Amino acid sequence: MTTKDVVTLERSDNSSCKIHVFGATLYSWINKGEEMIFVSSKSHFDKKKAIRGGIPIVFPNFGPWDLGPQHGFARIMSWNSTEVSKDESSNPMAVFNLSDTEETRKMWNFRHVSWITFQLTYIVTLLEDSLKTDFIVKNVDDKQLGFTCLLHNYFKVPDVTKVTVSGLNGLRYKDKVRGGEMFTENGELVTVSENIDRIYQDTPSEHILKQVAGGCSIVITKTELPDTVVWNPWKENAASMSDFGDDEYPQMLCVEAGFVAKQKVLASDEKYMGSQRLTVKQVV
Ligand code: TA6
Repeated sequence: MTTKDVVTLERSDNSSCKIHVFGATLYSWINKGEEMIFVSSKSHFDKKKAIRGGIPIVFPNFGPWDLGPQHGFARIMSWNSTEVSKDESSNPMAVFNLSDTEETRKMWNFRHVSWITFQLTYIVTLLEDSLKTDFIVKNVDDKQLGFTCLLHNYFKVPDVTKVTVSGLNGLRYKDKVRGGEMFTENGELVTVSENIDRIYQDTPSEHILKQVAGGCSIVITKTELPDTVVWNPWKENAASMSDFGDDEYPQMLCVEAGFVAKQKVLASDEKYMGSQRLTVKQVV
């Protein structure tokens, strides 16, 4: 990976994030010196396969896809870094874009323009650091288009069995570990002690993850991303992936904000924006 493939955002108070332009994948978010994002030690940065970790962009299809690669092409294409700037409060921001190409049109024959923005922000009054990610798609075709999308967040955790996820109680979910059947979550907090791969539908705008990196909590606040995927491959599945270290699965948990239970349909010239804000709450 050469330096031209990486965009780094930095804030004065020992916070930074690094973004690999390939798939516009953020693969490091250091908050007050603590790495908050998981990336496998065996991950590829070879522009051939999605990074095993970070925040890969899933578009235009979540999951297996008859027209192209699983999770779509966005996370395995080189995006254009179009802007690196700071706002009036000196919060750094980076913008990347990807338009349809001959290659994408062979898979998915639609003309579109997509943007990803990452912004590190610090709210002085709340003493809170956050990482904001916006995913925008504009339909520039003369016909309507439909897609699913997701921010595939890999969070770094000291011990996945100690992590709790709020905001899922009472919700219906598709359980990919149990044959894709639908179930209702009956736990106030979701915990992980085995392979978990669930698509929770119509989830609230906020989830609180406790016991993530540095013993902190992370609050996920999302808009226009109505579903939430929770995934940990556990030992056997992790061992079957060449880009996943054998003993790494206890140090990660994916909690992913997406529009996946049904397609988002855009009329010609219509634009969609899905956003998430990850806010770090230091444990007092
Ligand atoms: O988001 C969870 C999931 O859909 C799992 O089913 C698992 O396949 C994971 O994504 C990783 O997919 P990948 O294609 O990156 O190996």
